[in-house]
Amino acid sequence: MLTSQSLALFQRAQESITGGVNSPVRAFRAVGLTPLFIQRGAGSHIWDADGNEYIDYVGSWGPLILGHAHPAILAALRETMAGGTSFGAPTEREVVLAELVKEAVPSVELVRFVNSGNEATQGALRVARGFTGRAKVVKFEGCYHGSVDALLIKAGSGATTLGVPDSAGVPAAVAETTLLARFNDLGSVLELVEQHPGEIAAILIEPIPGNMGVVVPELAFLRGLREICDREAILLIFDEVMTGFRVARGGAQALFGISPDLTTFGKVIGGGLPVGAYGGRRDVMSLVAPSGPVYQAGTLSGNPLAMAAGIATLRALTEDVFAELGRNAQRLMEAWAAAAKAAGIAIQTAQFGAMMGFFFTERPIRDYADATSHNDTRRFAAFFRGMLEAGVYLAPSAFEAMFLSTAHSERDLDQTIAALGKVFATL
Ligand code: KE4
Repeated sequence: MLTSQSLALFQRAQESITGGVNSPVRAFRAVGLTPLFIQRGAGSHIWDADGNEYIDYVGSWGPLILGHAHPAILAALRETMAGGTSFGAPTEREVVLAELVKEAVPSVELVRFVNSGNEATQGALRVARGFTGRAKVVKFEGCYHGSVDALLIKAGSGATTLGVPDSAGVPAAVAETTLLARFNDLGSVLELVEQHPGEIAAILIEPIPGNMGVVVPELAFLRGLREICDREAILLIFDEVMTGFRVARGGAQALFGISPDLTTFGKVIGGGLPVGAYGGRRDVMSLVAPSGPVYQAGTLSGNPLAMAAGIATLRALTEDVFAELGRNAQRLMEAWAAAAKAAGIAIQTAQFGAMMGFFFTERPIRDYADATSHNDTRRFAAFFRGMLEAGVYLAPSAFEAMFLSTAHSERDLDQTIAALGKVFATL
């Protein structure tokens, strides 16, 4: 597979862009390659700078649930930008998107749009601290909530991929406000609550983690968090930047029937344009400026283009569409497991709606310690390279997720399944 154009672009990029990429996990370091520079995408396929074509299971890390260059999204963008791209003033489109989010996610009574998942989790954390008057937050090892100082503690995604789960540059005074618990381990949360009575503002969690690979949550664990928060007047924040409008129309909270006090969104609600949002209980969100004393702002927050792409996306995501996405994703992951088994290789798979993952291990993966000690990342790297050669583009890290879109055809799935058989046999 010729990748000379990508290599030349990468060498040139490193002269101007630190690390040659604008987000670390794109650097392909964990899979022993240099990054592919993507020229274009259409539907479920992308083409790199050398003209190689791939079936894409990254989908820009989740936003593109309708696939690349979806006609309805392009039409909405064309219509919107004909009237200008940004005003720094309220527009009808942000009201429409807010109403679509509220209609799909009943726990959200008020919402604030921002420009990334980072900003969404930062805003949710600040309003939780403002509302409770408390400083500490509980997060879980391996969960990733964007590159926010207080949350880059034992963080997943690229931080774990590159071996910096505790980033340099985060002052100890900030890190001290972050308390670490273990996913699927309610006892580890209860211990922190007992050690820090009246000090914890929020428990922040990815209800289905997708940043240490995809880990299956135990329902009793998630329900237990809700009970602890109710008892201790702690706010429960579901970070649904990845799972929102991805695992179900109402997100993970709809799947599990648990209402958080605040939810963060990103990715899908912007249809591929820069976006984030946080929202939830009216009494909490009413504290956000200008209604209240918790300040948060942004030049391009609620910008018309992201709102237009988000509206087009959410309007296309009906319950029937999610049902079909789920069936296709389930078929793919069953074939994934069968192909590995046929090659005598043990893997663990997970699938929730159009979000999937797998680990190279025979042991169940319950938390970050499992994911980082029992997942054969070397075998993953070899598998990644084999699938890339076979024209299938996966996330270049064992600590990420895979995403299916409505654009993935039967033929795509058949081709992917055929590639699985060949590549597993080479491992
Ligand atoms: P962004 O700031 O990247 O829009 O969102 C941060 C974020 C927050 N919460 C969750 C659960 C997330 O998964 C993310 C971002 N996800 C990663 C992929 N695992 C983005 C890819 C990247 O960092 O380049």
